Amino acid sequence: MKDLVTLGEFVIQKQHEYPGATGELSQIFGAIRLASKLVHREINKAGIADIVGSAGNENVQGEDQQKLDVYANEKFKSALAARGLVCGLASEEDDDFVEFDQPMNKGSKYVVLIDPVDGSSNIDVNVSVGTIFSIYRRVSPANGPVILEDFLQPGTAQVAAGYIIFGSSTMLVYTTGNGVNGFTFDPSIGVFYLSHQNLTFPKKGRIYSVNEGNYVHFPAGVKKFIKYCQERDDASDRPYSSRYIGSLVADFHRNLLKGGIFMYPSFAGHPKGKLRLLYECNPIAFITEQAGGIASDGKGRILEIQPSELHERTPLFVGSSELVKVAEEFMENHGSEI
Ligand code: AMP
Ligand code: P6P
Repeated sequence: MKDLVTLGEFVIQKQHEYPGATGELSQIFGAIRLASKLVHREINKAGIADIVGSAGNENVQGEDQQKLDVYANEKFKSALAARGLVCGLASEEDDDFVEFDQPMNKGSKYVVLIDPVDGSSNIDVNVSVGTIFSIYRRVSPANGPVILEDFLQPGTAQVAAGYIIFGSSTMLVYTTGNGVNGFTFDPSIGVFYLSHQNLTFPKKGRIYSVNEGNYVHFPAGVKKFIKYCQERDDASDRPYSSRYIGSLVADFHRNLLKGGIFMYPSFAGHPKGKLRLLYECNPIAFITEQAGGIASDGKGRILEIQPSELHERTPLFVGSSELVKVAEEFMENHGSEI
């Protein structure tokens, strides 16, 4: 069997493609790797350890914070702070960004945005969840204070983005702008191995993924697209299959491997949908475009949205390019607003 490449080896190989690289970015991946292993361990004993259920408070989203959210948030934060590589972090679980003000961090050129456990309420029922992360260069001067603008950058400015899916196996999938690669965790020795090299979105797909419980409140163009997916047309291999896990990373990862479209549209009372731009949609969009797919807000590229606040939301249509293009056409012709 040919030698398996570990995540650490792969990251270092890539670093050497940048002669001037200091290794800071590589070490950030090391911190993410460590925190991922700790979260994997807690998730996999969730039924036994007192790690499931509510932590008894709400996060900035007004969502019931799960114990695992708090645990994961702390583990990623401390792992990233401990190596002096990141000057600040913004998290779905924290109202405001956090400045790592130890001297070794103040000179770092990177900030990280993270959703520590996306879909955490699924933990209690043993459904896959995920961590999503996004890495930018700071725009404020080195050694100065971290500012909000360091985090309010368009997705096109991302240095790296990725997710960890805690499913039937734990996988880390990431991009730094030169393709997408997936690594599967071997818990027996605690190592991520390269298992999915140069992941690419199938151009077509037979899966559409949306919470049809909101159907009556969707924009007209979205409703028309969903009916298009359901009508018989052998030439375009329809009807498509509806698959919805209710965990963004899991729904996205399935489509990345098999082809398909995931949608979280705007709907009555939610003009911007539910998903957050900075630490959910932008990293997913970076991966998508690097894998040859399309990530749209219904009209244009997710990555080109200029953020105005840390926890802002956006509608999301993401996946196989031919499917997303058809969805955009329906919304252009029949409306994408509620
Ligand atoms: P660094 O000096 O380690 O912060 O790296 C400088 C730049 O080189 C990064 O912002 C990336 O654009 C690139 N780079 C460094 N290391 C890596 C890596 N392991 N994988 C991909 N790109 C890298
Ligand atoms: P709904 C999980 O709470 C999450 O943020 C995403 O992981 C998921 O795609 C979405 O919300 C599910 O939302 O409204 O369909 O339950």
